[in-house]
Amino acid sequence: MSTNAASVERLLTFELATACRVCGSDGATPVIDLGATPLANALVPVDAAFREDPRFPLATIRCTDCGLMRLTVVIDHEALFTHYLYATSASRPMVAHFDRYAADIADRFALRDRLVVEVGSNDGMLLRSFKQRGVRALGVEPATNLARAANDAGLETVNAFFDSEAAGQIRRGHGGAAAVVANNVLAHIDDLRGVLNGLDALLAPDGVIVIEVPYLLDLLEHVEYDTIYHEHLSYFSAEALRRLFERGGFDLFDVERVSVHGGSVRVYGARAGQRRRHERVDQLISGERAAGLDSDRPFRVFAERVVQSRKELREMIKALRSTGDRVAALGATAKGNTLLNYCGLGNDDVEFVADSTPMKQGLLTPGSHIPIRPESALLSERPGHTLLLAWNYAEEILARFRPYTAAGGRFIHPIPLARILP
Ligand code: JHZ
Ligand code: ZN
Repeated sequence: MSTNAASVERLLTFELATACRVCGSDGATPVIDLGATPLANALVPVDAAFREDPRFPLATIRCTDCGLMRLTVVIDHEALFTHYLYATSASRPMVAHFDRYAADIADRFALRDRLVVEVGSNDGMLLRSFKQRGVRALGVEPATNLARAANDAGLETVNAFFDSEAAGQIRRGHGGAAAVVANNVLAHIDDLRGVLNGLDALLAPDGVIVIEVPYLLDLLEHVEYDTIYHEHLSYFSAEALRRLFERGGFDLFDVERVSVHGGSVRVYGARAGQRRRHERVDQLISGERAAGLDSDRPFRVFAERVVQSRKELREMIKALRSTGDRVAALGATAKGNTLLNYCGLGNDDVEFVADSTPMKQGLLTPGSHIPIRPESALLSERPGHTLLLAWNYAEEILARFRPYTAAGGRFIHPIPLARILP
């Protein structure tokens, strides 16, 4: 099986991000520079460990017009997403989250027997939940390996990047969509104009758009700097999402904060004039203004707190290692790559990373070259401390690994400042 690392070598290109992809403005101020970083999901086969992993600038800027935070570079999307190692169904809390999501949306918008298209449907986990509720669910997924797995499981998936061409084809074959949903994918897409055109081509006149993305305000307030990586081109506020919808001829008519991925926002859109705007929209957007999101201040505070967070995590791990304690990690996550790389932690500091995804096991983390092993390794090896690289699931992980902590093992929660659990 080839990994991203192989395709990256073939296609390795990146460009400087120019105008804001939401509002078109050139006005921008720097936020943070996390240094040259390998690609988050470019996991390394053991026999390629002697090679230098390609690294790319990882820095963000803030649009002074709409407030969108964005990366300064754009990596070729084919290199990042045509073979993808993150499978949604490997994280049990996400399975539960999206099952509730399907139930809520199907119920609220009366979707039984109607067409729902999911953009970035990954391995088809949400499609399955929709199907179980009598919804006609269709996925669009650029990763060939994931689209194949979904189709093999009977979850119909078009293997493509979502744009007006893919959308037009679906419309001709299946009719207009009562809902187009997109979770944890909008931030991955450079060409948002293409997405808006696709939505316009596909959405039925009364259709709704439901989008979930990590929320900028949570990222800043909880110092979630590790959620910055090359796959995440954009870091959205509700105001930026409202402006984006407006640009495509859609109204943002409802918003909801959700707790997944360290704090996300779910936004609902419809064709302009179709639905009454809920007061929650204005409340959230005025909250953003009150938090100063239209100024540099919270971004400056964030950048200072990131430096402190790195310092304290490094000191904690170096102190544990100097007493001979063994340290492992849990979750070969995309954000773990940013964290390990930015904090300068390598395979002398962290012995192995345990992860539940079979596709990731046996490979090495990019740059840091830490071996990835099944979760059971934590129980068989019993390292004294385990760094939570999937800290967004801390509660569920602590409950599940009670035998580990009962025997004296401890977790390190790195965000916002390193602390020991339980
Ligand atoms: P998780 C993901 O980021 C994926 P990542 C993606 N890049 C994105 O956009 C953001 O979310 C928002 C493992 N795991 O979800 C499984 C365990 O081993 O925080 C996965 O490899 N044991 C599209 O990559 C990884 O962690 C567990 O108990 O930062 C998932 O981590 C659990 C719960 C997970 O992903
Ligand atoms: Zn902008």
